[in-house]
Amino acid sequence: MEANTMRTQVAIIGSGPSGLLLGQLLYRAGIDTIILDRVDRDYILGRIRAGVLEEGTAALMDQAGVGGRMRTEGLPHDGFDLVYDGEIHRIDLANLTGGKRVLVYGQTELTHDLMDARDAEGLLSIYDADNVQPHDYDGAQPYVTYEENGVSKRIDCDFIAGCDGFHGASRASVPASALQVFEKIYPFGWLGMLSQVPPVSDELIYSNHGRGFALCSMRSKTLSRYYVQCSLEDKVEDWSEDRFWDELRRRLPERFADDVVTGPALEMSIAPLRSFVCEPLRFGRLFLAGDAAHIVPPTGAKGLNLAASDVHYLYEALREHYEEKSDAGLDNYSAKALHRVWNAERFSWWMTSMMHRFPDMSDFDRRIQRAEFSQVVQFEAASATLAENYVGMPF
Ligand code: FAS
Ligand code: PHB
Repeated sequence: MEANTMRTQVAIIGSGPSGLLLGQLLYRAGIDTIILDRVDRDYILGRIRAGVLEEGTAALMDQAGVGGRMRTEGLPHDGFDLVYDGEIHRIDLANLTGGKRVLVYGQTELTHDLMDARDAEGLLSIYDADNVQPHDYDGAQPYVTYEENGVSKRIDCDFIAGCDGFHGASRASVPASALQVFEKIYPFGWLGMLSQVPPVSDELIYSNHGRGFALCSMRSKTLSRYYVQCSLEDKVEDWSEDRFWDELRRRLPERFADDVVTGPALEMSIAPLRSFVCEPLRFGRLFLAGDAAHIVPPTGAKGLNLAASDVHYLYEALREHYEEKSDAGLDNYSAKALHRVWNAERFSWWMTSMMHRFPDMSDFDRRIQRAEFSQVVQFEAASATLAENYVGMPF
């Protein structure tokens, strides 16, 4: 074999949660992988993202053999508060779903656990890989090329997993005629703050206030994660820490606002909100998973959890290919993953529509939004539908 050519069974592009979790599950099934990423570990671990795991995602981490710290340090949550113009309504997840709950455990920690496990098993991850490109996935011998310190390298493989996020090379390599995309851009963003202060409440608080949306979340009992809806024109430098804390408190009911413990920001960033789905998710021997395939507004805490369900379906299909010589799972991957994706897209859009102040809202729109909230408060069936979506549909 050429000096600059390697071989593996599954080449995974992207060392985020999707790529790492897929790599770990395949390893446990004796299937060889190489993971490539265009940045380094520290950059990946420095991105503050998701905070809520569905039970299915947590179970997948257990199945991958990396659930130890998550089970020790993760915070099980049985409910959260939904607030509309100061009216507080608790969504009792456990009672509304027959005992299901979610686990509060940061994506950063989950990614760290997966990276540590991969290192401990001596599995190959190539960071700072430039110009990663998938090739010949319409044929039987796909391969991936990349540059390392200016030297061109090649990885021959059986399959390519495109786990490289929304801006990755995998989906971008597919001719526009071979795929269809569905997209909705929201007219606002989320300004997030991470601060080493105790959370204002033991549970999450989603608040729709006349000034805009706010979310009180956490990473532990001493590390808080807060968000306020902001304009798409806003820049992080427009927001001092004091301005952030003031705005957060203004958007919370007094009962909570008075208890907010403020502190310096460990991180502040603005995330734009979009809904996005690519169809299909399979192109010959290239399979898209996670943010490479779809994006949801974070209101429903679905992004990371959808990545996990994609990985579950793709892992099972690849295991079936190698162990049972059957391609039924691979042939059904796209349809199966997209069914769950679209249900989560709907829920995330619905929660976002109910909980945010849209700049172009008419008075009628605002009344309808208020009525949407009232439905949840008045009818247990409406609360239960919200709760079932929040804890996540079964994989
Ligand atoms: P990721 O984007 O995490 O990882 C993709 C990896 O591929 C990256 O490491 C990237 O460097 C690499 N890559 C990209 N292009 C490449 C190329 N050409 N070559 C090689 N590598 C390449 N979800 C929630 O549930 N709650 C939240 O609060 C939340 N907040 C978010 C905030 C932001 C700013 C963003 C962008 C997303 C947020 N999400 C949230 C969603 C997020 O958690 C994703 O669902 C999750 O990161 C998906 O994981 P991956 O599919 O692995 O994609
Ligand atoms: C977070 O903790 O970052 C978080 C939690 C719930 C969401 C979105 C973000 O819906």
